[in-house]
Amino acid sequence: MARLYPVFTLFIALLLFVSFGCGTAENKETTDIQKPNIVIIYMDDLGYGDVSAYEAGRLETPNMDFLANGGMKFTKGYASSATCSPSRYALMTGTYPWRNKDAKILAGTAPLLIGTDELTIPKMLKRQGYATAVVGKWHMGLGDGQVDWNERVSPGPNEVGFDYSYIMAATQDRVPTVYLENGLVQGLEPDDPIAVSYQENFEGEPTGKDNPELLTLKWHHGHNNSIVNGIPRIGFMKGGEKAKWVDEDMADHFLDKAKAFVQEERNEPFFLYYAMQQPHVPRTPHPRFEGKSGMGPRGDVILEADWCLGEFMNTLEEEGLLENTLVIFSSDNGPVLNDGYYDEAVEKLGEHTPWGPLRGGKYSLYEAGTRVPFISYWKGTIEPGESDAMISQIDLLNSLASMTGSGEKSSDGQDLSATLLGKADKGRESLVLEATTRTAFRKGNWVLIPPYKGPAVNQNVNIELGNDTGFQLYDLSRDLGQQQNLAEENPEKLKSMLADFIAIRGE
Ligand code: NG6
Ligand code: CA
Repeated sequence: MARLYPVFTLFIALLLFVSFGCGTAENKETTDIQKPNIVIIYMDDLGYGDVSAYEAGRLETPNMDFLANGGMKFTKGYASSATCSPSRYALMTGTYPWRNKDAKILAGTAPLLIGTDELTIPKMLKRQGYATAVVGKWHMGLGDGQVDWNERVSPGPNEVGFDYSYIMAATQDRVPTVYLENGLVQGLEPDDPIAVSYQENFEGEPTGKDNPELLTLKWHHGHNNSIVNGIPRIGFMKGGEKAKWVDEDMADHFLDKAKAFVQEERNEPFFLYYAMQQPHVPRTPHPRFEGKSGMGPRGDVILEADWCLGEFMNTLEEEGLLENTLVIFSSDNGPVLNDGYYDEAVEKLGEHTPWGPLRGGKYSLYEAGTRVPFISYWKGTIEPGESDAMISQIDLLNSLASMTGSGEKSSDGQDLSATLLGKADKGRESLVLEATTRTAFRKGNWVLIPPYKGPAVNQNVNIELGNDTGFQLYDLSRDLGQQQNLAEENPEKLKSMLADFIAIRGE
């Protein structure tokens, strides 16, 4: 009897599970699956302290605050890298950027960084019945390395899950300075073809280096190749005069495309990746915003982006979509002031702190490199609140998959859908951070930065990179600003952090 009893209990338990358990699980699944419209609004180089709701800086960003105060504001939300292309790659694929050796800051002629066979958020959502689009900055490479900009450029966004794409190829400071719609350069005239090179100039074409008299914006470091609209860029470009964008109109232009997509797709679930270009250099606010921040063009373009966000949210409301749309707002990496042009970002900063209470900035392994504004907003579904759960942008793929009933997932990402929707406070236990191919390890309240060669400070941009000859170990619960290296004082912690780090990252 003594042995039979547990078997019997098990049998009953199994019966109960089969008759009720499974049914409950099924019901639960169906009630939990939600297919709201999903919009990821992604900023370029916006710092933790640039959003006033984060209570760290001096800028006023009412529309970003509207999301933060009406949704879930994450205080430990991370981009996957301290630079753009790797972060974006990780956001799209849910895969750590350091797993892809090509995930570095890309030239405007770099091939597509995402494999066409890789899982991406738009691919996954498309399979769940979503209409998908990207509007704005791409910077994940295009083509196979031999791009002819006068033909349809592919593979690109349309080959990795986006039904519709309206993008700039790389960055605002890189050629080609044109928009592409579904792979086709817009406004291109056949008798004025485009040629692009990152190796050498085209004969007779002026450059920022040789023709300072043609410049309306002066370069500080880099950015001295082809001149477009008086602004010297990275890379050389010839032709395509009619196709060239107007820098000051870019924000309005992308906003129009983002709004049009939403209006068109209002009757079916849609996914929009709206990647704004602000406040990356060159900072070219529309005249409406010039001088508005008192902080020079960097502040002005953040106000411009804030306005765009407000207009976009108004469109959702006008279309009756606000209560059926999950909006996720974040940034690709931390802030930088002087990123290569004399644009008074340093001189006019005043008391503003784009990095908030954090150390470092763009390019840095310190917190300000990757800890960014991170907000989820869904009117009527997400209760306003603040979360200190650790969440990374690599978790979005798995979280959105689980929310929409897709079984697909990446192996680096986690399903934090409940946390994203404010229904749980569970975050990641640990996370590998990346900055210009170097990596660091976050776990609990701790961060470990292994020794790296290289300068402690990038003098051009005046940012501490996180390089040191020894290990760095910080307890962020007591030392958010990473001032006290505890590596020597706490060898046990150092050892266990290192072991956990190596287990994920490899030697
Ligand atoms: C750097 C550029 C910087 C910026 C960055 C990419 C120089 C000297 N600096 O190489 O201005 O364009 O690349 O920024 O060229 S990111 O946000 O797209 O990663
Ligand atoms: Ca960036």
